[in-house]
Amino acid sequence: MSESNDKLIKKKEEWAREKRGLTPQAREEGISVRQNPTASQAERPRLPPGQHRVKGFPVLDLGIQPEVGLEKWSLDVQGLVENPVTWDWQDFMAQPQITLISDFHCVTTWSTFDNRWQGVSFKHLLSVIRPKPEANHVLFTSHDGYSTNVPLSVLNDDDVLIAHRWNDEPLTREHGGPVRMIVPKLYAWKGAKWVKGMNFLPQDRPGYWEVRGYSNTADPWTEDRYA
Ligand SMILES: Nc1nc2c(c(=O)[nH]1)N[C@H]1C(S)=C(S)[C@@H](COP(=O)(O)O)O[C@H]1N2
Ligand SMILES: [Mo]
Repeated sequence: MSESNDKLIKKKEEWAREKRGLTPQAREEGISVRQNPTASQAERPRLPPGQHRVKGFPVLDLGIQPEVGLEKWSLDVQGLVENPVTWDWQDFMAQPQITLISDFHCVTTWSTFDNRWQGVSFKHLLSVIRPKPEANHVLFTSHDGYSTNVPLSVLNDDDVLIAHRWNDEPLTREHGGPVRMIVPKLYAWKGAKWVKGMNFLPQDRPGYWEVRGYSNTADPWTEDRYA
């Protein structure tokens, strides 16, 4: 890893220690800051507390952007599942494809609206691999050495997908192409770029940022940024 990436990672760890980006309200009241806890999704403001909208699509990662050729690409899904799969690119593209539009919230306070993602829905993957009843969490691993954990209950939803296109173009390498995870309800670090593995686990196992001071649950609507 280059020196500048080390610096970026150190800076983000510092942010977690200082709890940067939190609104004054969140600092005072802890993490339970949803403006109106009873508001439905539709009634909520579009921007979560402490976030600002940016134009374009910033790039954020550990600074390693692996080149993963389609011929070499595969997705390995294992652990507590009835039917473990290893999909190569052709297998992956042969699955039913969907398009979903969602907003994207990075913990460093920027958000982008109306990203148009295409790929395979997580619910479809679940129907193929059939998690065992003991499976509760999924640990995602990536080609840059990154990892992140998400509860199965959050992944088992209509807005979660394994994406290979953004705004009608193939997902670029800098944004995690050929394939990344999209979990719109959580801060964006829960969506693994260059995803290569999914491990279905009986209990939680923290990932890269989760062991470096970031929240395990990562709900943007409660400013659930840091542990
Ligand atoms: N493999 C991998 N996935 C990752 C990251 C990373 O460093 N490596 N960074 C996360 C963070 S902190 C964010 S905000 C988003 C950024 O995605 P983008 O670069 O497409 O904007 O990717 C997430 N997924
Ligand atoms: Mo992020």
